[in-house]
Amino acid sequence: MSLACGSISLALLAVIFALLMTVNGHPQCLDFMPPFEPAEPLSLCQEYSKFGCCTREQDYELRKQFDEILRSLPQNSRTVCEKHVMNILCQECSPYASHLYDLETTQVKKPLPGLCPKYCSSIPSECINALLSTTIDPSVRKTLSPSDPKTFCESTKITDMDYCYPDIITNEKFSNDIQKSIQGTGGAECLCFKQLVVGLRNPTVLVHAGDGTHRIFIGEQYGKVHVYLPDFSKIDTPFLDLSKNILTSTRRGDERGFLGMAFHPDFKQNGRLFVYYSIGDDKHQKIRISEFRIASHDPNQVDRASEKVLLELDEPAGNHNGGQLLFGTDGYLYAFTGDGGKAGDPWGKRGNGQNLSSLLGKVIRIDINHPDDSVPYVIPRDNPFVGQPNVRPEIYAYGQRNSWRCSVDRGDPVTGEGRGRIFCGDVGQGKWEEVDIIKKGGNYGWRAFEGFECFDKKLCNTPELANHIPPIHVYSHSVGKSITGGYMYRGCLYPNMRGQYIYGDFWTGLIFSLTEDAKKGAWNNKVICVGGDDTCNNGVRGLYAPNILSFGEDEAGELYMLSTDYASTSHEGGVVYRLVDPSRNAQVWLHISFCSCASCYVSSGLCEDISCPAEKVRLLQSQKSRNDKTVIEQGPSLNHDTTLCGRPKTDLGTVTSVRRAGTHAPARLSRLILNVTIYTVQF
Ligand SMILES: [Ca+2]
Ligand SMILES: [Ca+2]
Repeated sequence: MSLACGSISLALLAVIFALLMTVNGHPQCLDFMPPFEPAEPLSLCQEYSKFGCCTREQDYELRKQFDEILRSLPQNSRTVCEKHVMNILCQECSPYASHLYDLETTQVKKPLPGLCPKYCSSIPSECINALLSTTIDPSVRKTLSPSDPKTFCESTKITDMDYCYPDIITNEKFSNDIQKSIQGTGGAECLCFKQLVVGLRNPTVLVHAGDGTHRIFIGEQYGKVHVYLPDFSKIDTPFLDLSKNILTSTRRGDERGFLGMAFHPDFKQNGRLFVYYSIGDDKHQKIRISEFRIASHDPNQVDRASEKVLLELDEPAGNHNGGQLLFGTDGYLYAFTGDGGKAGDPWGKRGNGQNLSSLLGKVIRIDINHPDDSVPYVIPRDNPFVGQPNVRPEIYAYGQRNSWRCSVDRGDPVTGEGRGRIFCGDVGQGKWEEVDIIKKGGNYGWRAFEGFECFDKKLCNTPELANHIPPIHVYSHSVGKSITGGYMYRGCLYPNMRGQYIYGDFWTGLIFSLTEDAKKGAWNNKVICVGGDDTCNNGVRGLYAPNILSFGEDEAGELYMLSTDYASTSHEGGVVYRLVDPSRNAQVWLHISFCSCASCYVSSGLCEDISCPAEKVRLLQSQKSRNDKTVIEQGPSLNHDTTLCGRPKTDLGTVTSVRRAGTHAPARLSRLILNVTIYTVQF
């Protein structure tokens, strides 16, 4: 891929952007809940009968306003104005209402929705006058200058005009028709996707247990987790089923549900794991962090009765529930909460993010390895705020809005550099998406700051914010509208990707990478391009579902992306992909060692074991002589017949080395390697 060599052409980028910028924005109602399908069809705002923000009752209230406005008009104006009045009133039912009324960015609902200039200038002034005089408070009405259409249209402008009416609707229709997937057109410098699991209902979690089994655990937002074996075959009985206890809905974009899972670092010995999910009902919502244990009779099932609740937090609104759980390299459990919800963190004088007596908008760090069974956890002694009055001692860092996906850097496999850093994607309000590296005691700025920008003028110049930690990177809402944090790639398969923090955007489907320039103390961001059919073939494709829900990592450090084409828990469009670099543009050595009955593992000094079907190894060996551009060196004690049950052994001496001659990646070698999913690559 281009990330390391920077060879994406501008033209290609332009094509990608042209494709992506047409995708849908972020649906959200005025109550900050996701839109829904009303139980009964609407009578006035029929446009939103299938998907919107109004119930039949709300629609009826709008109908009353509508009738009143029409009554105030002379007969001949009624026909002219009817459609416009309806259009404007009905935007309260739009699935984008919180954006259309600028509530998402300013926390104040504008009296009228954002109208696109072209449409606004076409509305006769008598209609505007009637609308304003009937529905708008007289003091506000003055500022809207109904007498002057130009000023009026100016006054309906909203912060993000991507959402203005009616263009947002055409965008949405457009995207619903064609934006089922993102199809790449790039070359070998781009990325491909190996589709591994389909038919998932909003997959939010992909984790491994770190126990040497190379199993993959995939959690779906509605509350079920399944085990997948290293070849991605699924064990049908769920690993964990919380679907009856969980709070979520089928509303597209609902942020509640099964949100996080982490295995204890000593899971292999103690069978302990931790989950983060929503409970309650729409009026009393909470997040819960619980511990479970593996069932004694089946290593592929959780003992459902073993649940021990560690923490429950009240969630004042349906959105911004955080959800990441992970273990740091210090052995402590970290949880990442959201600010509670609505828009602009309106909770209290300083918002939840800056309020240290609340656990919302925080990074929490707790010790679950303690001998006292009477408490669910204890506070690590070196937590930064221990002993301070009115401060929750669980807090490790604060000022986060809604971290959606954080991860621990495994560190460079040789030097260990970077090990233990925690990266987070923190979802922005109306303007900036950001990436943070979490430090102990750090204040990440929200709601005083959004990205680098002052958001709350009363707060951002106060002494408490003077030393807040800015993001390592931001991108604006012209690029994407909701970040999904990823992983620092430290895997074996794709040397070009190493040292890159790979992440994405939920709404535009763009995938990015950040590379550190340690000398300059800077992070360089790139859009990752997607390969076309010529590049992505032979089991991989340059195609993926556009709504990026999450990323995951397997035991070997390979990266996975979880996405869907319609983010509802009732829609079975969720897919898990492995990220594949088709070029692997480096001198390549393959070290293969055989192992267990069903699978083989690859290992070397650099990388951990990777599993793959054993027959693929034979394939490599049978093809080797046909690739004249490849030098094959057979290790001195290669033994084709070695079959060992149990753990892979790296000291068997059963090593085949394949070295590419020359410095460019011949397509045939790429293809050869694609056939063989197992190897370890060294420079
Ligand atoms: Ca919430
Ligand atoms: Ca921040």
